[in-house]
Amino acid sequence: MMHMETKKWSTSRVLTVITLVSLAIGAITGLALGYAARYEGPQQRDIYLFNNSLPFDQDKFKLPHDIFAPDRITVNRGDKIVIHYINIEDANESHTFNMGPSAGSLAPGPYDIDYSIAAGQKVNITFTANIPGVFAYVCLIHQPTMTGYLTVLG
Ligand SMILES: [Cu+2]
Repeated sequence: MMHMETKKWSTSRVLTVITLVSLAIGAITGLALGYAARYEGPQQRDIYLFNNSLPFDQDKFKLPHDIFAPDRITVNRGDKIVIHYINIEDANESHTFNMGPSAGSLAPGPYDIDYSIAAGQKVNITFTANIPGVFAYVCLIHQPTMTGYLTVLG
């Protein structure tokens, strides 16, 4: 008579294995769902950017009252950026938008942008945000107040 030996797992061992496998599947599913819910592919970002001014005495504080609105722009890496830059001055006053080399030490970085617009004018500034980081943008005429920051999430 031949004996076939079969290895039997104890009930507690079977339960332990089932528990571990369940935990692993749950963790993987959770991570996948979290990533899917959060992820956005590169897209076009249309941003409307204006000059604005704060109501204070420029002479008293020896500062320009001009600022950017908005002064914080956040995008994802790879997004195509279209900044609709509009000079809403009623006075005859120009504003610039500078980043990178044209801004010197005021706004160092890889994005090389140099625009100037007269009162009542509008310009579209387009570029691809392919390098992550936080980068200043400035109006060269109204420093230090007319400064904003572009954040490119990596
Ligand atoms: Cu300005």
